[in-house]
Amino acid sequence: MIKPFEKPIYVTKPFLPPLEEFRQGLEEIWETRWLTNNGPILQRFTQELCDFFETDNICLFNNGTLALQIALQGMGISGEVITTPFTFVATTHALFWNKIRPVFVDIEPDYYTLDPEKVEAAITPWTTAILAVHVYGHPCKLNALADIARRHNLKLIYDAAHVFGVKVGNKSIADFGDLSMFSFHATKSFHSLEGGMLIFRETGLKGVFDYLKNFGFKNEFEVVMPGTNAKMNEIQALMGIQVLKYLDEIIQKRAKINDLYRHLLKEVPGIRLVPALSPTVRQNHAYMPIEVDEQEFGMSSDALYEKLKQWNVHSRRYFYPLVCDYACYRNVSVKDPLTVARRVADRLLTLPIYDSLELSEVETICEIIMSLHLENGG
Ligand code: T4K
Repeated sequence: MIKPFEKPIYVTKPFLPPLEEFRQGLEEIWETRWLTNNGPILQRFTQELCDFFETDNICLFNNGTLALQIALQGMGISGEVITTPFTFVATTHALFWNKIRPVFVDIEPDYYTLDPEKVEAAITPWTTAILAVHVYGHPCKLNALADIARRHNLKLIYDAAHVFGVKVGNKSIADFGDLSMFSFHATKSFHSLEGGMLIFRETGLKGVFDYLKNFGFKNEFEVVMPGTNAKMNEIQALMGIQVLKYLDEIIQKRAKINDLYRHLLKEVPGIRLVPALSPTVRQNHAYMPIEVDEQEFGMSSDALYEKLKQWNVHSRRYFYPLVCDYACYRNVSVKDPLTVARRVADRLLTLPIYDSLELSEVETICEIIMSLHLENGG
């Protein structure tokens, strides 16, 4: 008889550095009383990220959503942008806030990223860019998208909110496309409480992004563009610096959890796992997605999501519903039938994964899933 967990197991739990280390960092802030507006800790964090990504074309923000909004504005993107409906709603909101029309096209069935063929078919004279998402930490079809963007003279922008630390061969994932936006939200495998980052190819954009995130101020007396306030503060930067030190350890622990889930779930009828990624990809295991086949498993993903709660396991239905089905986007005309995206959104469940999740807890979660299959369909 499997007992419910005493404490809730959420889909994620943020990594925190040892409290004493963070307290020591806070002492510097207490001494200088420099809290925000490009303070010394933010400058240090920016430099560490420049070293980490081996580029100076980096700009930090108070969250990923504003980073993406500013990216689109600073790059002058307009008209139509081809994008995925299978993402967190902020991807599309960033387009909306720039008065850009989202053109939703389907995803591919293995890793749930934009289907390049569908992208190419949706290009019109108004298309200015492709906004693709490396969803769950899976790299998009990088070469195919780059080829389409080059042939049609489109900007290629990646919502890289899920892929901090991912490498493809010996390249960082940020080396692909014209620009990548990373989220440092607390729920991400790397975080700074909240935060966002842009990494971009064109060096000239740095000045524009710096203005846009700081009201457009050039100096005390000159405002050169109508910017907003999207600055990262010193406490966020401090958290970012301290979490970065543990990144390898965090990813290794997540990898072990991912391996165990895959080992235990591969034999459960009706549970589909993402195919193994190429060994040249260094993954970050940001999420643990499973697809639930209702007929074979014996219950739908929605029913499994509800049942798991009875054991105090709080999985999430990321990303159901599709963004185009939210009330605020229902008036956007969608020509693509989105066959794969609709099937995947109906079947998908993301299971708990975080560095401090015990392997014994993963075993119990898998036992619960197996027992639900046996009770309902086995
Ligand atoms: N693009 C993509 C593809 C994204 O996934 C996101 C964000 C963005 C853009 C925008 O980036 P940001 O502007 O956020 O930087 C969460 C996150 O808030 C959001 O950042 C994330 N994607 C999205 C996928 O997930 P919710 O509404 O599901 O979060 P919430 O509060 O329900 O948290 C999930 C679970 O995590 C909770 O059940 C418990 C645990 N948790 C959460 C927080 C905040 C903790 O244990 N501690 C915490 O502090 O959106």
